[in-house]
Amino acid sequence: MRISKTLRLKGIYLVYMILLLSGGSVVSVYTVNAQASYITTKKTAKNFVLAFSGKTAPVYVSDSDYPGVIRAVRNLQVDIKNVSGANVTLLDDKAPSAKEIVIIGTIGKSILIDKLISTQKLNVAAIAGKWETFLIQVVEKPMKGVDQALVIAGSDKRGTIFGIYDLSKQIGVSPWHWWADVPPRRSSSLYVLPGRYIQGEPPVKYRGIFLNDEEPALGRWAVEKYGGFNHVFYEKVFELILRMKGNYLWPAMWWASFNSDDPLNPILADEYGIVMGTTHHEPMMRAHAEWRKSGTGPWNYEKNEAVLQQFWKEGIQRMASRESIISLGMRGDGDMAMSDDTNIALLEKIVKDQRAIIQSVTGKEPTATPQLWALYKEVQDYYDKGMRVPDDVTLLLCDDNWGNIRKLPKPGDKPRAGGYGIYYHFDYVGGPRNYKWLNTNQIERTWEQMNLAYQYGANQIWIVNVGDIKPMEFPIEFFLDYAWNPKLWNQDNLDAYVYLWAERQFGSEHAAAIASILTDYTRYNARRKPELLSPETYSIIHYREAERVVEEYNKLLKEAERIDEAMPAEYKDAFYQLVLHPVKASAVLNELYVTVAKNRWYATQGRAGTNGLAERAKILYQQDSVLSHYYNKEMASGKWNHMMDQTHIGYTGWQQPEKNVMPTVKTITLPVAASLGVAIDGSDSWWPQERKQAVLPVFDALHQQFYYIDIFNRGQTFFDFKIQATAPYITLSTKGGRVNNEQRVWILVNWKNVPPGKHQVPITITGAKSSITVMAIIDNIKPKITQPKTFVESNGYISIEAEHYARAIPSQRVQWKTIPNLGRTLSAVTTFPVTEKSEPITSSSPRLEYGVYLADSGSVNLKVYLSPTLNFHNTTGLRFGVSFDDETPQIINLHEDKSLKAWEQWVSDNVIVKVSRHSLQRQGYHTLKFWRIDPGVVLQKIVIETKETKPSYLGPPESYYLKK
Ligand code: REL
Repeated sequence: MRISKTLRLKGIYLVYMILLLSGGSVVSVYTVNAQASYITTKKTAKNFVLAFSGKTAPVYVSDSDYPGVIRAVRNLQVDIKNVSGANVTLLDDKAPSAKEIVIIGTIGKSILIDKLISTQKLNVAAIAGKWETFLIQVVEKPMKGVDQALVIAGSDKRGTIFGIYDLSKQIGVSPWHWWADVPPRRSSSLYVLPGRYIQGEPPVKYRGIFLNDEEPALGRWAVEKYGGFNHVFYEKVFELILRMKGNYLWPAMWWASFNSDDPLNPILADEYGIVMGTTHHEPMMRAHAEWRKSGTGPWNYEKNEAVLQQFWKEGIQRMASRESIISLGMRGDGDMAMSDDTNIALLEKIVKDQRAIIQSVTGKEPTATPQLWALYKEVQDYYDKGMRVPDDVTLLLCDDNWGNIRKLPKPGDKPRAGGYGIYYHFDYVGGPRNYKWLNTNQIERTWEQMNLAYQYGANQIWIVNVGDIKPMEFPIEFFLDYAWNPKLWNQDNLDAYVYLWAERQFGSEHAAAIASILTDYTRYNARRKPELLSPETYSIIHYREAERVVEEYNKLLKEAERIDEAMPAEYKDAFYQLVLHPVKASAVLNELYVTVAKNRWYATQGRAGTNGLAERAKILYQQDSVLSHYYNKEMASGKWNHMMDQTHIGYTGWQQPEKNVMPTVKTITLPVAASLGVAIDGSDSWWPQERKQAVLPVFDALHQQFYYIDIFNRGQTFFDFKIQATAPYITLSTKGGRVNNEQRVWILVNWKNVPPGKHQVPITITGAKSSITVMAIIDNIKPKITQPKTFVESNGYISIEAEHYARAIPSQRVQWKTIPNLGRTLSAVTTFPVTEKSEPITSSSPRLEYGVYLADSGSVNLKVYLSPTLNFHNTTGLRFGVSFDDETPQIINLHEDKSLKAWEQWVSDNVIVKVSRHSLQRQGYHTLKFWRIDPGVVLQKIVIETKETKPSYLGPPESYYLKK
């Protein structure tokens, strides 16, 4: 993220604004969101004065309005005070006593608002009768004795509440002000620009979060701070959700029961304006914990129908008329599948009986009460086998627990009254491994998947499993913001989202740098969840992969620490939890595993550095716990104690280890006498143990690589070494020195002085009374590359980042677009519109073309790296084509392998790699074509291998290509 980009993006919003203005007189607040707030700290004659010089406009809210609205107004009162330093007077609907006042209320519930409407001072036609929408307007001479009023009018209870919290956010109070200690953006002057601000109805009706997997962090924290998941805890959660314009919650349920633990929980949820539900395997508003505690007989409808019916009936009775969405159906006991012979007829009967209960308890048609049926895990199979529920029940489609949506409605599907929704995950307990510790979610992937949901019409409910809330702050807000207005955010402005989010938390001075950190750390973390990392993840042999990963993290850490230094003291806690901690914790963990990998490798070589690495690993392991300790005990004076209790090192299966366990390291005993050892870049051998000649990877004039030789000691006594190359154009980072443990020597080539042709240059290392020669191959046969964006082979491969195509060939209806930052290395490319139908390949089909230059003719392996998108339309699988030049495209099916093992690999690696074999008749230029067949295929990277595969996690780094 660079500021210039953001400014450019702000330009895009300007375009939005112009379009909207030309369509009518309403200024969309979205333009304001990104362009500038409707709040300003600069006075002009027309501005409404919200706060100035220790004074604020009084706020009027009718006593008759919803208690939830009045509560939000009180919060606004505190927010204005926190920002401006001035007290705000809160008044009911008595005759206004000031020249400038704020009037807040719900149409039909507020005497003040209704009066403004009836006296035609306020036109609410654009919002009246709508779902959760509001109008913010400065009204001139609204009533006798008042010059100006800032009016917030809501179409309904939450409409008004969202209007209030919109103002809070705009004046500089982050939704995370309590949950992440974000200080208010202080300003003694606050003015509202004249205008009329309407955001429209949210296209996603229910937008919520699920507090789950709540041990050890959230649960212990809630017990310590509040004595459990009671109403004092939940009030904080309700407010947080509303401040982000969400409206829906699945409560914590591992051991808690929202409704029975504290009777005030549901009462306050309703008062605040939160729609309550229960998770997918807790039907009829009853917590599983309640069944565990007081259920009699088996959780089996065939065997225990009457008892279960009574249990469910009590759930609906308790719910009363409070806004809720009732989960229907039944799964096995706990979060388990029912028995194998579960039959669809039985499940359909269960749903029918549950609806009969709803009808008899509410006294209304079952269609009058919102319900959902979650197609979670095995339940989706019942649906696929033909099980159906009544049309008014929302089908809650699910992801695979790993952020990849499993099913979406098809464009031609008959519309359902209850519509479709999505249950998504930012955190998960289950196979192939839990991921709970840090935020590993790229908002770009969330956007890409939820955009599919939005475009295919799964918009009734969006709910995301957020684990312990912390440390998922950033993706949570993105999820809810995107649900609030999916039209606003797209692949071209996601970076502006990150920038604006950073700016809201930390102000503009460091926003661009912070946005860049957030973007990078989520990309790095999404490569592989920390829980799945091991010493084997990244290659310590090829492409310096492991070292580069550690370098990337440490560079990021340095930058985060630099900003931390510059942060005013009051921002430090927020910065730690939202930025510095995830970066530092990830950097330390990655370095730990790489250090352990090197330690084990060194031990096999008898390297003197082995024990030092073991020590270093121990220090890193300790640092990990120091970071958690700081987060828990010191940050914000221990406010978040237990939030970093999650174990994350020492997994042996999918379930978390009881305690963190230090990976085993090796220590060795060295002989006294010095002894020379040599290891080289790109090789898992070492010399003198290996008999074959040591040969470095090829240096070529286009890539201009540099490689290392590690000279190491295998004894306790140091030795002096010399290193010499026989060609003058080879530069060595040192000519010699003393080796206690090891010394890395970098080999560079001064290309200006290399004679044409291919050369073998021996590099000789002498020390400890022996000598080893390493061969450097210097390839100065430069192919004449004339066509821009042509990638050139080197060392037996070409590696290409998807966005670096030479040509993106669209069709009339389909375009290729890059989603920046998506994927593991740079970005990803996919086709839009995502709802455009599948089409077989013809010569004019949409395709990406890549220019490649291969040294030889012959067979090649083509490896295509794709985001692990699922077969969401349950077809034969998502397909694409690949071909070189004019060969007939090979059709590749992403989902050919339907095994659990394959899926586990995709989600663990966060990528699907598809391999095809191609035979090329000639050397030189070729055009590699990536053809579209189905929508939803997201391309990240392509590797062409002409020789053997060198195993690595991310694949080789990108090859040289002619930029222009
Ligand atoms: O992620 C999920 O949806 C499930 O694992 C949970 O809903 C489930 O309730 C689990 O936490 C325990 O029962």
